Amino acid sequence: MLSGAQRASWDERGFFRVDGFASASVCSAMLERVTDLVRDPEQATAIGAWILPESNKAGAAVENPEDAVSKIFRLHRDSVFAEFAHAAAVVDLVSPLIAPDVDVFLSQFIFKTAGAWGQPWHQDSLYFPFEPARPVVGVWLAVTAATLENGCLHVLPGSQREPVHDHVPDRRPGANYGYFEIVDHDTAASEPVLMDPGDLLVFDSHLMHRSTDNESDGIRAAMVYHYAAAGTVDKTPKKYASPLNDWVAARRG
Ligand SMILES: O=C(O)CCC(=O)C(=O)O
Repeated sequence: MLSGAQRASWDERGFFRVDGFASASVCSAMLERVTDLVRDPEQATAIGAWILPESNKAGAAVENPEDAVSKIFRLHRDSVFAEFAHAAAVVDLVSPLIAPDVDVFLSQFIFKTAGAWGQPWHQDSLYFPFEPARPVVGVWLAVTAATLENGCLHVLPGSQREPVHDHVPDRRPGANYGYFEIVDHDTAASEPVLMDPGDLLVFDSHLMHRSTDNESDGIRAAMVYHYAAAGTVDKTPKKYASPLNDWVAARRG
């Protein structure tokens, strides 16, 4: 179901993009829903969502609660997020890279409001102690524009062929929870991924990527999902105290 160009980019570069994938109404519905959840933490808890504060704003006076939030996880059973996770157009992109039977196991909305920190160079598989370990596919939807100034993603094409490197804790004092970085690999050949709202990036969980800080005065929001084969053994509960993964069938057969 992938085009020749998508497959070639996947094989050679470890990712492909689909511009104009989601409508403006989907992007604004996502942003409205997460804003409601962050402003109503009881509702967020009731649906099992998990809110991660933005450390670079710790203690700062903010206008709105969401301005002090980095990410909100575990959204893929909820409303517009579930609809997107299960949409045939999305699953058609990931299933050929994984297996006919596919689960969505992780979802996160990244607010990245003005002044928020970027996430340093990493490979997502660091966070996924699975058997089998691969394939795992990430889907990154630009909910707002992603620019150099507001902290777009940067990817290192071809790095999906690397094993999972050692990662050290993000070296910035008081860094965001869960941020680790690769310091043993040359990333000089990386490319920024500039996106308009609704553009989609599909990427391998071994692809090295990072995002930079949001130095603009606006938000750079994204919705990210991860997919793997149904039946994958997830050893996360043995590794982390509060697992964020929630395995849900996305396609069978
Ligand atoms: O969007 C960002 O700022 C970072 C996202 C990222 O690195 C990830 O989803 O693994």
